[in-house]
Amino acid sequence: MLRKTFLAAPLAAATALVTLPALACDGFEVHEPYARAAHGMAQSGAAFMIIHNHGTEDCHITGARSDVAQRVELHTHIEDDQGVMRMVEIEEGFALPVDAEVVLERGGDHVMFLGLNRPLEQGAAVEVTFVFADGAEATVEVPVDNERPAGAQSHSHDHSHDHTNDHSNGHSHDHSHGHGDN
Ligand SMILES: [Cu+2]
Repeated sequence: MLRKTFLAAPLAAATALVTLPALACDGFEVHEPYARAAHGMAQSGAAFMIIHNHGTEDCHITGARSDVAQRVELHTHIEDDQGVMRMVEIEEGFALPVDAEVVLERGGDHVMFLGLNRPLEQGAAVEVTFVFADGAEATVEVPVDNERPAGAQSHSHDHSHDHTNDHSNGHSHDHSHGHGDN
C-alpha cells in the first residue's frame, strides 16, 4: 500500500506531460539584446539580438509585441531594384529550428517598434514578448542602447562553434537610412 501511494505522484506528473504538450520553445535563448530609437526624435525604433534554439524541438517565432510601441513587427532589409535598402515585414516570421541561430542586427533582420508609446531612453529597458507558432510566448528584457555602433555585437559568449562566416558584416551597403523611412 505504501509503495503504491508513493508511485502515484510521479505517474500523475508523467501523464500531465503527455496530455499537455509543452507550450514553449524550451531552447529559446537570447544573447546581447539591445534596442535603439531610429533617431533622436523618432517615433520608431528597433531591437537587435542573437536568438538561439538550444532545445530539442524546432521553434518558429511568428510575432512579437511590446508595450513600448503601438505596433511591433518582425522586419528585414531587402535591396530594391535601385540598390536602395528598404525595410519589409517578414510575415512568415523567424524559423528557429533546433540549433539554429537568428541574428537580428542593424541592416538585417530586426524587431521593429512602430509608434513609440514613450521615448527609448538610453539606459532604460523595454520588454519584448515573442510569440511562437504553437502559441507559446517568451518575454525578453531588452536594454536601450542608442549609442551602440552598428555591427558591435561581440558574440563573445561561450559558444565554441565558429560564427565568423555568418556574422561577417562585410557587405558595403549603407543601411543607415533604413529606419528613417518610417
Ligand atoms: Cu524595421
